[in-house]
Amino acid sequence: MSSLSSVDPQIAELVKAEERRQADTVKLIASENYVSKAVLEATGTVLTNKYSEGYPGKRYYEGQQVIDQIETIAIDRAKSLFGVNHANVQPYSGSPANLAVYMAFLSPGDTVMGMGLPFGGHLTHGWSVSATGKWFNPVRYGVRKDTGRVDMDEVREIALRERPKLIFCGGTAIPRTIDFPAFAEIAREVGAVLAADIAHIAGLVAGGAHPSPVGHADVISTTTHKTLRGPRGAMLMATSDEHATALNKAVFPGLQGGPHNHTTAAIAVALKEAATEEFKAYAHQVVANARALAEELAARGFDLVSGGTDNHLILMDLTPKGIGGKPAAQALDRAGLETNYNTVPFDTRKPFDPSGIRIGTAGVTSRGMGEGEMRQIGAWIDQVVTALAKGEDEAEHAITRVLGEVRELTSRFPAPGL
Ligand code: DSN
Repeated sequence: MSSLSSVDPQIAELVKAEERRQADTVKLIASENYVSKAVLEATGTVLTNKYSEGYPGKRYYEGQQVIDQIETIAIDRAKSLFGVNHANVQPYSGSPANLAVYMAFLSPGDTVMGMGLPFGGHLTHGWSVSATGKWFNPVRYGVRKDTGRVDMDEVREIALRERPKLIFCGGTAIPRTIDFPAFAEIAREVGAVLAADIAHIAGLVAGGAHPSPVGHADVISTTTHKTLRGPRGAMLMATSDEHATALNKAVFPGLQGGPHNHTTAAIAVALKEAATEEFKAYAHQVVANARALAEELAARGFDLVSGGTDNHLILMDLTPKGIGGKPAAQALDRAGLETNYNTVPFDTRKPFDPSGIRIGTAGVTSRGMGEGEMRQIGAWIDQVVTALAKGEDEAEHAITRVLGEVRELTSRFPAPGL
């Protein structure tokens, strides 16, 4: 970063500080990961200088000799990795990708059905504060209070009553396997398009550690930077030509201008990495680690939504521990354990000060940590949260001690790309 350091030392120092922070912290944010050095290098290239509105072979600017090849490679790798006929690698991120799904299949005012945000859905699945909840008619499903799981009979009942044109399955805080065949059956019954938002689990799907929506969902939407371990970006995939054309038109010219070619190149690199045997082992280890961490936390009396996890994600309600999610997440962060506070199903508190925290194992698994380290992390979470519930002094003592131990752990497991 010698040029950055001399042109803008202030920003260069902050980038270095963030790198140090990432190296020293146990990243437990379920939607984050560490990209490889190769992915990182691809994002910092001259490809950022080029405009290329359109698609390979059909652009609105000259000079696409190289960009067309890069985008075609990214598309082909996405098709091969996920086993789909069509892929669009241009959406800037998950929200624009999902908006393109609306643009492709709905008109303003049409009914969309998605999982409610407090139950684990995403803003763009029709939540009230999102454009998708304001410009369309949203109806929502949730999870059962007694099981913390989606009740497919309830989903069917709502779908039959409301007749949505589009159904989203998937979300941001779902610790359990998504039943794609059951959603597909309901969508077929009511004549809706089924969109599977696999942003969180894309890497697990690619690595064979979660069932694939291919063959069930009409459209698959994903970000590329969570368990898939690519750059900040997104993709839309489909198996039918009709849907592929509608999605392509919705992304460009419907919603976006020129694709971010440096991101497209980095997505291509990440997709190559995700097609390896090593990545398959990684995906399975992410799930094994989440299970080990969930078991440790449950054994220590934490209330896990749905009682555990099938994937990379754990959602827990801290109410029985006598502490809110926000102070807990803040204390854990000071102890070097980075999580996010999160609403839990049927939360009685507000989203900015909810009852839960969300934890994920994609990042720690990228650092090579295994089940033993997960049990240690579970113990640290317990020590900090329990001390916090007892008072400030106890908390300070626990945070200082755990932070020292976390530093020792992170120094033994260097993060990729840093
Ligand atoms: N912000 C992402 C997450 O944390 O799950 C979803 O968009």
